[in-house]
Amino acid sequence: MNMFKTAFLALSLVAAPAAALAQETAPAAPAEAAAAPAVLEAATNAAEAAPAFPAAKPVPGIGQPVDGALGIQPQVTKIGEEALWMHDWLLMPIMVAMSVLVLFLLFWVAARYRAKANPVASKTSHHTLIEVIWTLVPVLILVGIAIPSISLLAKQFKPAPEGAITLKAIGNQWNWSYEYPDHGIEFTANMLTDEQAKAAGEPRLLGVDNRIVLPVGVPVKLLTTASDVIHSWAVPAFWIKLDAVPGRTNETSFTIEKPGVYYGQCSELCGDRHAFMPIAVEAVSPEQFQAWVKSKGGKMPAEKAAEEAAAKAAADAANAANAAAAANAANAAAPANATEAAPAAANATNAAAAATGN
Ligand SMILES: [Cu+2]
Repeated sequence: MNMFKTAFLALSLVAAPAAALAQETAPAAPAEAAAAPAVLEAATNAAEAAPAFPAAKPVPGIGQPVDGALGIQPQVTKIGEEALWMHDWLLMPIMVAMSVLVLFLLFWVAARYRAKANPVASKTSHHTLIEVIWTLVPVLILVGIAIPSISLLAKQFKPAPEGAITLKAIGNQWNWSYEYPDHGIEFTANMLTDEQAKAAGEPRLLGVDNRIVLPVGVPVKLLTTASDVIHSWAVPAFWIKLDAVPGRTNETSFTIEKPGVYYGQCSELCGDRHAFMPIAVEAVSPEQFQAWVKSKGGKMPAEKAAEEAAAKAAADAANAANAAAAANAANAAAPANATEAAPAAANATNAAAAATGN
């Protein structure tokens, strides 16, 4: 019975400050309610100025690691799919077969040719056929790997096609800054703290305050560089790992095939906070991308080009108008001069005639 009493006392002690707090905050409510419309108005104004862009929620198992998983993340680029196929169906089977064969040969030699079973050692030192086989087969295996490997490498470094979006990633100690030169957007992405990541529903050590947003199905030209030491921009779901070297620009291109949130990390040991400069890419529809560009205060290249063309047209029109006005003024001045000039000329001829007459 005493235990219940103590528990009740403890509970009321815990509840008391909360109740007091509730009473304290209660009178403030009407003021808040009054402030609400103003806040709402400010929010709508802000929304009009820069349309809100809701961040997509990451999906467990997509674009991020899974606890205890083996293998490579699901790929969302064509090159990634091809590379993953090569890893799963070409390299792994060859590696497994080779390891099993070598292991079998070791055991077989150890058992079959042990000293106890062979008191008189064999004097065999050459076997032409076997030597040809163990030279030729590895060569053929290497050629078989090299052909798809070189073609994959060539695809990874093929220059981006016309109309690609340029994304420039700059590695800094210890965050990434990004530029979209075609859209006039620049920002820096910092890692979220554990608490912020939890509140935002982001994976720990991978969530950032400013995601890269890219459209699905549009080629992206990725440029990387660094401001201090070598970093590496790596997103496993895109099969991309590109060094970011100070004073140098590296380039690759990729096209994201599926919308979603994809995470990566700096993959070059760059200093004591190397593990804390994650990368987060949100792939959206081209329309959503346009909305995001607007929300960041940028402009689509077509919009920019149209504005430039309009400005040029306006300037041309103004020039044409000025030229026309000048021509009109000249025309207006010309007859006056002509009428003024005519009598003078007549006088001159008269004078000349008089002179010759004398
Ligand atoms: Cu780094």
